[in-house]
Amino acid sequence: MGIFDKFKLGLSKSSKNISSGLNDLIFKRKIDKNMLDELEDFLIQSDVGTESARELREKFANTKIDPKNSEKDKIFKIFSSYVCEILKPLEKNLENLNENKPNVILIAGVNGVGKTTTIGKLGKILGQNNKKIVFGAADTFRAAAVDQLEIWAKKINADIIKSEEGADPASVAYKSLEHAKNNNFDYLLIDTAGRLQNKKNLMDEFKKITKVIKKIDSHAPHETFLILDATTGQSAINQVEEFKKITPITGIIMTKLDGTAKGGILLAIGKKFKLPIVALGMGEKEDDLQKFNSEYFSDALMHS
Ligand SMILES: Nc1nc2c(ncn2[C@@H]2O[C@H](COP(=O)(O)OP(=O)(O)OP(=O)(O)O)[C@@H](O)[C@H]2O)c(=O)[nH]1
Ligand SMILES: [Mg+2]
Repeated sequence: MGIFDKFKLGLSKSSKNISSGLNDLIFKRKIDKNMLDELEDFLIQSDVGTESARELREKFANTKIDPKNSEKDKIFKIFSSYVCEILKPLEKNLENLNENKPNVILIAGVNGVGKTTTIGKLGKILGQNNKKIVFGAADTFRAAAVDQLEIWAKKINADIIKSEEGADPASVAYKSLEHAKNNNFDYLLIDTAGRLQNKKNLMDEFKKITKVIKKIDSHAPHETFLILDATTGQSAINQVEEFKKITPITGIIMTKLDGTAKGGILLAIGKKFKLPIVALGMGEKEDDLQKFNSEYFSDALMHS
């Protein structure tokens, strides 16, 4: 399957919702205030964000669509060009990361969003061309988290540095960077816990992890990727706001786009925070993480 086909398949719930919604609203109707109000409401319900919904409304208001013809292509083009225009500058190229060796990538996000799974899939992408990958199992909150990461390490042929349940996450992060450095690894991906009791604990833990790894490499972590679950809708916006206060975010990975009809949330987040977008999760398997491509995303979103 080609990459665009993967985007189409992964986004099929969203594209079905958005393209059929737009089609139903605009098909053989005059562009008048009623129709534009309905359109704006529909877009807000699709999680694209109020600002984008308003701007899209303006674009449709200023477009001449002949109600005798459905002009579906014209309608879809307005939408996908708008999405692409906003998201294109946010594309983050994974190929440019390996100037630092080892490149240390800290993975953040609340519990259940897909951190561990994404580390596995990201490790597979970064491990192409014989790049050496090590995982740091700094989610020591529960033993199962380490086991899960270990399964991924085996699957994609990565090393893993771990400790016992309840161990200090910062010490695991330190040991894993030491290992990565001494053994000439290209990438270190550090898993973290998302289920700490409160924000203060989470903040302290991130501070401690970054402080100790800086003792080995003052530039580490080179990247901090925030994982967001697309199925959580608006709460993903709050998560970005909260994590930005805890640690600088250098990229976003949105997971579970295959499980929602509201993939428009990526647009809302892109528009609001203008953070780089690294990749999209569209399934649970090892090849189900796609490097972010704004054209594929915006075209696939309009593919009915
Ligand atoms: N459909 C789908 N499921 C996903 C995707 N990414 C992750 N999952 C599933 O989401 C669930 C949670 O994923 P984890 O990787 O364990 O999430 P986590 O953030 O590490 O969770 P905690 O360690 O508990 O905080 C698992 O069942 C994954 O298989 C995705 O892109 N699509
Ligand atoms: Mg996990």
